[in-house]
Amino acid sequence: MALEQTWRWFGPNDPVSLADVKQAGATGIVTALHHLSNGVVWSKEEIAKRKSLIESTGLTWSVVESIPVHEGIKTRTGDYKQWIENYKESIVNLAQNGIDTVCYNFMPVLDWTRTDLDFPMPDGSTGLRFDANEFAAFELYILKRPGAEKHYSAEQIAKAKACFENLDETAAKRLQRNIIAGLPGSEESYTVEQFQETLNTYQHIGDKELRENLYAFLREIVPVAQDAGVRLSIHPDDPPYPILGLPRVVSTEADARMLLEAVELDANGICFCTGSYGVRADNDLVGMVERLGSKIHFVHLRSTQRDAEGNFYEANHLEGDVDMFGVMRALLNEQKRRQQEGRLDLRMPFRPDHGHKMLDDLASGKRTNPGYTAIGRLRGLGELRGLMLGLERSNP
Ligand code: DNO
Repeated sequence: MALEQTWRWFGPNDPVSLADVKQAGATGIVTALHHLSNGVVWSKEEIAKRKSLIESTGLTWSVVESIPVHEGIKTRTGDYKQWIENYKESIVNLAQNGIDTVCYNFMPVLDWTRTDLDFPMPDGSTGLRFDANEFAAFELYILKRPGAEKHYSAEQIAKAKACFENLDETAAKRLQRNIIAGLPGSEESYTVEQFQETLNTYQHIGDKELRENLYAFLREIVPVAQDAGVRLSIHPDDPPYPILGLPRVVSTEADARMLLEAVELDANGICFCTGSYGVRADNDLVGMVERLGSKIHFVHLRSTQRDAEGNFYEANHLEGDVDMFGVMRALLNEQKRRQQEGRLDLRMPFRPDHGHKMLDDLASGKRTNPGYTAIGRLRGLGELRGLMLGLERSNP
């Protein structure tokens, strides 16, 4: 049995239509009610409406990515109790509409972060990149975060300074926008002032406190999900190491394991994102699937190429640092194991995560979401599908 092929769709405003997704050969849709603001209840009616739109094209709503976790829940401040109640209600309403897989993340302030959204690849396509110097230049000289220098060596500071001095006004604005204006799927967007204010809310929250807040949240929502028959999957930190002096608690295998042990119910699972976990050389991706496989409820397949200085770019799906062959083989083994064990939640949906901007998507004036182009993802899905079917046929 192959893994379920899915595709992220940002709703009716996505320049990639449901009809396009069908042609790409995916059968499942990964989406969210992006028009609702963070924290509010997803009503049964709103869910049903979106579901029937998806089903009218012959596709299914496979995964919710994401029900965003309100910042108040992460910091356990303000109306967080209400936000948690709302979260539970959304889970139950999804279950009542037959939707059983929900992805979320617990990254403070920012969801995924990149510095360059149009990094030229040798083949003429462009991809997303995280440049450590540019990020430091933003933090030290644009945001001017108090105390930021403590997190950098003298050499890093000198490099960041040189980098900042090289940026003209347009480039500096672009860098700022890339980092804080919100990438697709991240529901938050900030001005520099709002951004610093939000960072300040974490002044007294270190890893220990954030972990406690996450587990406290899980102790509330996992039992509700379990009763409702919903599988929760937490997306790892992207990038998977501390930035901006913020705490980070879902970056490694040890983090994932601790989280799974915090609430030992089947509903408490992970989203295995090879692009995020794979940025760290100390994350053994194949081993993670072998060891944590039974708790993988959702999969993002993507590869990155890192260097010794903490920079990385998004490589083609079968290139870069990720051993995609090994990961796919391990995932298929897990899928087989589920069948043999007679598990009811057999489904292991994966989506080609991100893709390069290429061919017609490069045309000036064409609207594309960074990382979420049609053609680059189509290439990724095609390659991953071929790898999967080849592995299956040669190892029935
Ligand atoms: C980026 C995505 C993330 C992810 C969330 C999950 O491309 O993988 O935005 O959706 O972190 O909550």
